Amino acid sequence: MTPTTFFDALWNQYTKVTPQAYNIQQLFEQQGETVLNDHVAFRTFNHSPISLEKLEPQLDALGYKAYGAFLFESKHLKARCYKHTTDVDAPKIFLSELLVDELPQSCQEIIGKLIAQIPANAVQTPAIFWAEKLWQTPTQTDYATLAEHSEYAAWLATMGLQANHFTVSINHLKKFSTIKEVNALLESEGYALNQVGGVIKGTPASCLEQSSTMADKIDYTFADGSQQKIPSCFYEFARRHPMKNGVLFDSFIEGNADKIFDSTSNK
Ligand code: OOG
Ligand code: NI
Repeated sequence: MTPTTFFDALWNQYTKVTPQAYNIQQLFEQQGETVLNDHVAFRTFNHSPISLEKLEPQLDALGYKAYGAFLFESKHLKARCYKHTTDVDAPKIFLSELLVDELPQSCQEIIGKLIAQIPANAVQTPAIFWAEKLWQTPTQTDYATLAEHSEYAAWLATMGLQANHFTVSINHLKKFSTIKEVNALLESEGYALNQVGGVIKGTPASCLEQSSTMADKIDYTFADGSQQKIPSCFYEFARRHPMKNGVLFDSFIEGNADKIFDSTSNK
């Protein structure tokens, strides 16, 4: 599978649950822009048939190599980032996993029931990255228990493995040179932006500025038949700056990422 085939399939699945991303991309295109993606992100459970280490070979097969590692202690997450070895315009990939064993016993039991349903050999092709749920829908009670301790766990239990966000590369836009201008456009169109720690995460001095929408909401039916609106996926915007050596910063920043995760918060 080529990166182009991979990202096309991923985008098709992502925009089905994230109509705002399609609409925002259209908005930029109506202004004469061609939207390039800086990165996409995925979430998963550790110690499972779809753990980070089980998924990694599929990224290798697409021509990607890991180049950074991150830890989010209070969210009980670890993450790695990947870039394509030859295609500089291919989006980077941010892959995080929940350290399930660090959550309370009640959550471990709920997640254990989900993980037990995933076939041991679930990871065979890159199509695993848009598999969505590989387990039965949780009950609303289990969802609430997870959400109390980990918004990430609650999101993953309901949404499963899929692109959690795509990210517009502001560097590749012609008419928008700052992230402020991008945010102003989004706000004027009525999109809700993630306000955690301020709308813009990072500074030019830290070489990476990011903002994101709050996730779209979808009608979700739980195992017990009850319905609730829950967060699906969001859209991100990133502006990269050169480091002191003149090279464009191409990694991620824990302090920014920690706040971007909250774009799927249901509070
Ligand atoms: C990933 C959050 C981190 C970034 O660009 O730093 C991130 C997630 O929400 O799964 O996307
Ligand atoms: Ni991101």
